[in-house]
Amino acid sequence: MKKTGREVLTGSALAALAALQPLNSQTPDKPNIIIIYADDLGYGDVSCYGSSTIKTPNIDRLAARGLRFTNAHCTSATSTPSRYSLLTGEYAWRRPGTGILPGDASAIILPGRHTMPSVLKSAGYTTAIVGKWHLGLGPQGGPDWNGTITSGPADIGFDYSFFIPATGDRVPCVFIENRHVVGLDPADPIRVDYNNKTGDWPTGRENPELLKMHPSHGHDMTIVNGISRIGYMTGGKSALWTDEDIADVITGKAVSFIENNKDHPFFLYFATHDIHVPRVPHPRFAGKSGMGPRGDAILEFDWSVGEIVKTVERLNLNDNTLIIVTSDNGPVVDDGYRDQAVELLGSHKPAGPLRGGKYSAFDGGTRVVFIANWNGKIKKGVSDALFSQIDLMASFCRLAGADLPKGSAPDSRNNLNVLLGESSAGRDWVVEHSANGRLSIIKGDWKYIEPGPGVKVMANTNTETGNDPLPQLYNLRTDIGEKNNVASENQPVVKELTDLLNKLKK
Ligand code: NG6
Ligand code: CA
Repeated sequence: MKKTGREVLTGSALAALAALQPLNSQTPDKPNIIIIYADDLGYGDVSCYGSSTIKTPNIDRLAARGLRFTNAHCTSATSTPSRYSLLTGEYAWRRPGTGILPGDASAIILPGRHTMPSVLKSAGYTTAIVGKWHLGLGPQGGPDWNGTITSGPADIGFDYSFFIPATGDRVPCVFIENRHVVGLDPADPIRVDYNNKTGDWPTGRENPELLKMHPSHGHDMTIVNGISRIGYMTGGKSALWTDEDIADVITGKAVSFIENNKDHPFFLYFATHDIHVPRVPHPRFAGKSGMGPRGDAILEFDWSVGEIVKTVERLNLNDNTLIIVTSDNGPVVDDGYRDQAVELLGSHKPAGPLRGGKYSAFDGGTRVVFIANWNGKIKKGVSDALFSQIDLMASFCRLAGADLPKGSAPDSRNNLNVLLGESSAGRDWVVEHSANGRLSIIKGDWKYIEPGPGVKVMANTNTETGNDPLPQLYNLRTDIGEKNNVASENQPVVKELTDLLNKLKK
């Protein structure tokens, strides 16, 4: 067996080396960065943001020792555009084709582009994504599920990847590790089709008697693990995931990545499947929240956060690791499955005091839980600074001592001092983007929502969209629930914000 450099050193040689090196050989000026990115977690879904109906002790503990932001925003009210903006530093609304993607979509972040992981990689970090991708794979025409998957995380700066291609409710229901579907039997190739049924696997529409969880709207195509999905698939039987185990599997991969990289700077983007539909938490969480699978999935998410934090502490990395917990968009109660989320909600308020939720232009869509923790570096407390996930790329670059490559991350600004709690002067303005493409802008106390067509309440999810043919203006300081449209009384503010938004669009 070939010996590594470390193995051939013995006895006194090792002692001499140990005397020369600090115990932890991590570079102090390049702290590890971990983003824990929840899916559809609401501003009111965790106890440290005021919920008394659910207990999230691990998240609360991180917040109690770190900085809890009350006015931090993702960029869009749905997954794909929020993730696109997070990883590229460019608002998704500048790029057509960055809405919620089907599971067979081709890549929307093309190989060679400067991204959050690629700039950190150039700065000496080892980078990983574990969890949900949802940014398309492969060249035009989509990925080769049965061969080598190109134009994926590995091509935009991630050294390691273990991921769900799109969402839990979209086929194919398989994990990908780096460039290959995990556990695939070549004799049983995967076929995916989003328009027509492929193969003979039963569907929720034709065989509802086979379902353990029924759709409430949509989600009636191929059945995998007793749950019908969006899209059709066949093949890959040995590779199919078990929904109940997704959190365990991906949390385990995230923990291993941290362990394997404890001796040099790393960046981990841990994008959990919780609490997106289908909500099928492990049996040890099932029934524990009293709120049905949606509440149980929050407990499971909290457990995942705890496992990551414990790992960082066990490896003595907490003085040198920035941990962020946030979400890709706001909450939704019924997102397409009859999982009792509506019936068992009780007095729980997923968006807390905010109006609307996932999909909407109201703040419930985009003002999110955001906690930053770095032992000994970030002072504990609460920050009311206006902050946006769009700034993480430039801020991380600064943290890593790297320069943003020319032309990259056009919308990202270095706001590291705000992230670390050294300044409470947040952004001047933040732009929010709803599922139907409407933009809003927050500046100071004011929030302006562009006028335009569209339903006011989504039929199936019951979400208040924020659509209105008239301009809307709210004073968030006095009216965080966006109840009183004061646009007509404040025409100069409406004009100022309309002009600013138009300028930003260019
Ligand atoms: C919607 C799905 C919803 C969810 C969402 C994406 C239907 C009826 N609804 O189209 O269930 O999958 O897309 O969510 O299909 S996101 O958080 O990934 O953006
Ligand atoms: Ca989401």
